[in-house]
Amino acid sequence: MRFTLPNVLDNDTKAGTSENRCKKNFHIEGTFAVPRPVPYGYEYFCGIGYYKFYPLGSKSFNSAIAICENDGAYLAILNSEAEMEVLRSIFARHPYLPRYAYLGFHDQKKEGDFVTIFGDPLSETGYERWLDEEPNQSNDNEDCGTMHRSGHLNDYPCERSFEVPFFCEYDPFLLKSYEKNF
Ligand SMILES: [Ca+2]
Ligand SMILES: [Ca+2]
Ligand SMILES: [Ca+2]
Repeated sequence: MRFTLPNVLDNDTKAGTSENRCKKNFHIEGTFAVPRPVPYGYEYFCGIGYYKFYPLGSKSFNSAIAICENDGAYLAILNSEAEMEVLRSIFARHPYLPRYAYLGFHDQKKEGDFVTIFGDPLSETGYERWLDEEPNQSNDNEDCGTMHRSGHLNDYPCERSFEVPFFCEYDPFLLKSYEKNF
């Protein structure tokens, strides 16, 4: 019998079954990671992921990053239309908030070169639908990523005088680490 093991298991992991006194047992041997407990307040959307919306927001992109990180999560990155629909539906529960929420992408290193907070090109995330006439680097001061409540992307100031809502995303099996130097 063959088993397909979750990819959190190391290559040296072995699995098999045995039978003892008419009872079947399943064994896994080796080292493996188990999912971390889901942090407080994260809502699961089947087949998409875990998200927490911070409607009271943050005045800066960096402090939004820090708040997500403190949850063991990260500032959300859209990877599909379906994921955008989830975030848009959460945003729609809060109709009185500002129109934009921070997401985990930016062009702080090189103007116009949008990358995720993990350093991957935005063009490789699986979702890159901008609002009309965006990104526009308005007032020469828009290097951080947001989602308009319509689900489209917009470049936006990294700091504001008011609170900008934001989304955190939680992945129990995330193995990537942040690119810290932006
Ligand atoms: Ca995502
Ligand atoms: Ca910019
Ligand atoms: Ca803009």
